[in-house]
Amino acid sequence: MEINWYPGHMAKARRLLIDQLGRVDVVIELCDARLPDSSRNPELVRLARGKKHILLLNKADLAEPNATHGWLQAFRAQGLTAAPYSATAGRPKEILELIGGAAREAVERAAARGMKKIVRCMVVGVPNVGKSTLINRLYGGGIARTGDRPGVTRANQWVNIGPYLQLMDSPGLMWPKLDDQTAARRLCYIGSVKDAVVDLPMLTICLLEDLAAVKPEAVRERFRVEDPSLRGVELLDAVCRGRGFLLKGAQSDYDRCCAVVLDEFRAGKCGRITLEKPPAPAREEDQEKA
Ligand SMILES: Nc1nc2c(ncn2[C@@H]2O[C@H](COP(=O)(O)OP(=O)(O)OP(=O)(O)O)[C@@H](O)[C@H]2O)c(=O)[nH]1
Ligand SMILES: [Mg+2]
Repeated sequence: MEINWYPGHMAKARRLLIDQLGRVDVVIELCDARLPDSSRNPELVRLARGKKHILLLNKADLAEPNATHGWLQAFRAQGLTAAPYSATAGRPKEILELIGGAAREAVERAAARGMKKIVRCMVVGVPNVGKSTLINRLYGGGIARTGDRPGVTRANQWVNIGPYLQLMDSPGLMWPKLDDQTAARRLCYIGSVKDAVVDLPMLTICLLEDLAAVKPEAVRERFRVEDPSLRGVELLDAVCRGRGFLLKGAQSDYDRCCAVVLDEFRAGKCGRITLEKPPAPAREEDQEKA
């Protein structure tokens, strides 16, 4: 299953984002806390280089808390300012404090010249990670369009959060070419790639297998599969039987099964799950040797 999705609007969005980069003080990068590795676009990471940079592990309400803690430690060990967040429910104050910390020097420099600095932040990340939801949370209303599908935001949008803070919403950016197909597949699970460009039965089988590896009880209980170690189409058939997704003649209804499995995973109905394990913390002896 080869996955590639880079619609024309993204190439344009990338150019417009680069155009605006010179104007911003802080880049707020959102990744998905369920996939802290695969949902970070290396190109956005590169663009943020040299800027004050905040990494939010968004949708933390859907991720497994110990894994989120492990990932935060790993990112902080790399010198990144990283925090977990839930853009649908989190307190705006937490983010405003992070922005305040990141912009402090620039604000103080302006103050030394008798000026009040307007802090400009760019919110970036892969599609569907919650960028516009975060902006709405900080704004306190529905100023930016949101939706549970990729490609909702099509152009940069500046939003004023009071007189001294401006946030720029941006369209989600994928990689121009998805070399890492494991990451690509995982991005499909979280709805960062359009379902229409993938083979849904194959994707659903991969998701069920990945879920079974990380949290077999979710597959057993939610999808009523007695043996989560089943593979391939046998696993999909077991879900169809378990959940009663059957057509006439007791044939599996794969269309319904795929739609339900993907929807339920995306909505967090399988419980809090992180699909990528955090890297093991470096041991002190190893650090001393290095
Ligand atoms: N559970 C949960 N859902 C969230 C969170 N943040 C956003 N969402 C949901 O995720 C979906 C996508 O949110 P958007 O804000 O539109 O995502 P986006 O990054 O702006 O997406 P594009 O504009 O398509 O790139 C929406 O259904 C949001 O309600 C969160 O922290 N937790
Ligand atoms: Mg958006």
